[in-house]
Amino acid sequence: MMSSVPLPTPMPEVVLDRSPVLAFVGLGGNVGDSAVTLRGAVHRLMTVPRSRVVSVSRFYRTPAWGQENQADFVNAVVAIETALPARVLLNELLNIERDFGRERAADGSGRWGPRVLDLDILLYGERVIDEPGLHVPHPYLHERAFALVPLLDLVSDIDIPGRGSARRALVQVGGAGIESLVER
Ligand code: A4P
Ligand code: MG
Repeated sequence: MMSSVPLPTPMPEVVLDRSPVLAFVGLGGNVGDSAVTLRGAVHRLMTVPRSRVVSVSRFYRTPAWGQENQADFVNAVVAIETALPARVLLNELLNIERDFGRERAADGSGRWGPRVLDLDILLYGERVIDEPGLHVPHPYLHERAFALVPLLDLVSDIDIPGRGSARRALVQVGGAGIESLVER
């Protein structure tokens, strides 16, 4: 006669937490005192739930990209370890932008135009996300020295999923006119 197989003992349900992802957030602004705005935004990023700011790049003065007849920008990148899904992180960024007085034209006519504060998810781990209203890696990251230069401050090189080395991307676009801001 076959011995009966012991039944597994019921286990308490395990709540699986999402393991943290290292994301890179790009910061930019060109209306008002943008260095002050960006410093304030970094402090706000430090309060995002289930997240930890790991490092902050230098701040850079950068010539406007895309729509060139506007004031220079100040740009930086923050590395943030987060257990938030990318969509939730994006909502946190949009709330911070709003609190700093960012206004969006409902018809999207402000594209690439002047702004108090712009926060973009440049990278979210190695994930590729293509959903309505959420594209990661940021679709223009590999073309934008103003994002690549501060990103490469934080990591000596990193792969942009689908695009290859960030350092090689920067060599291709060049970093003309980008200057590190000296702390005052
Ligand atoms: N969205 C989708 N994917 C993302 C993502 N990965 N991160 C959606 C953040 N947002 C993402 O954003 C429009 C919508 O994009 C968001 O609501 C979100 O759902 P937006 O910032 O209002 O877009 P926009 O400014 O009208 O256009 P775009 O192309 O996003 O502008 P960018 O890319 O933000 O570029 N020159 C210099 N030197 N420095 C700058 O910082 N910035 C811009 C704006 C242009 N030129 C610049 C700079
Ligand atoms: Mg944006």
